[in-house]
Amino acid sequence: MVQALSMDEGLTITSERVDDIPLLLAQKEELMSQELIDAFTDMREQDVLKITDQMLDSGTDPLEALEACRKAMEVIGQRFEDGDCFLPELILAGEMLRQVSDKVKPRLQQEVKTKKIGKVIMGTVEGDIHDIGKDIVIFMLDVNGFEVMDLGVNVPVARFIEAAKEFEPQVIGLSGFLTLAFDPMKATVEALKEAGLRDSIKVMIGGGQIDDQVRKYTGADAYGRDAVAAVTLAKQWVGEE
Ligand code: B12
Repeated sequence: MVQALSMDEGLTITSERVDDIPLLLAQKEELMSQELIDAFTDMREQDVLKITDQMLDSGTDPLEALEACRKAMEVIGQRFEDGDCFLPELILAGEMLRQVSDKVKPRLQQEVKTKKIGKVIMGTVEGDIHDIGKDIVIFMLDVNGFEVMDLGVNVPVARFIEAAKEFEPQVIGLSGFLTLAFDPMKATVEALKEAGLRDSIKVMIGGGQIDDQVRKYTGADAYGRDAVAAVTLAKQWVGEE
């Protein structure tokens, strides 16, 4: 039996066997992810939004769209580093990612849990204003049942301490994308120690340049590569996993 599946404009899948359909759907998702990456790295803002809508409407996992954008961001970051693109492109890339996140959020929000399982303070450390990654982490913590206090960007060490006393979180998450963020992270961990809060609060760090070596340098308890890792760490620390 010959099956002809017209998925949407521009893509017609013909299959000799019904069993092939899941495979074809997976291929279609892969194609759309690649299209999103291409549109993103070409800075075609309207196409980025259109393809994101198509992916979400066709039932693709919303996190797939974010992952495609993350890959595109890596390419743009590398171009910036190599001098092949400049600050305006970086700003546009940030803006496109924010718009994609705004589209993805309501789809994930359907899974929001009502019972709160713990408290987390999140902030981008002093000297650093990158907040897209932080906001994704906050969103994922929120939908996974955490009460999150967002201190924003360029957060001074003293503000973390003040907020920790007031909010009494089990976890503090420090975000930073610049190499310059390492020292404020270390200073924040030390200040928590001086304030007598270090034993009762776990510290996780994350952001573009962060790895385990940075974790050792800063004295944090763990580093997380992405928002999923942040949720896993926080859950472990509040005894939920
Ligand atoms: C977008 C962007 C910007 C935007 C930021 C917009 C915004 N509102 O955030 C703008 C244009 C403002 C910007 C400015 C600058 N930027 Co910039 N930027 C980027 C870029 C391209 C993407 C960063 C991003 O948002 N990625 C998307 C997120 C979603 O990706 P992600 O890392 O996978 O996110 C996950 C993890 O990071 C993790 N995570 C994040 N936080 C946390 C926290 C915890 C606790 C945990 C567990 C996990 C976690 O979870 C996230 C979600 O899954 C990067 C390049 C890159 N490849 O990273 C450069 C980059 C970070 N910028 C860079 C630079 C140099 C700058 C500027 C100094 C440029 C300039 N000359 O002015 C300024 C700095 C201003 C300042 N004081 O902070 C450099 C940093 C180099 C370095 N070694 O320090 C990079 C690496 C580019 C490069 N290759 O040179 N930038």
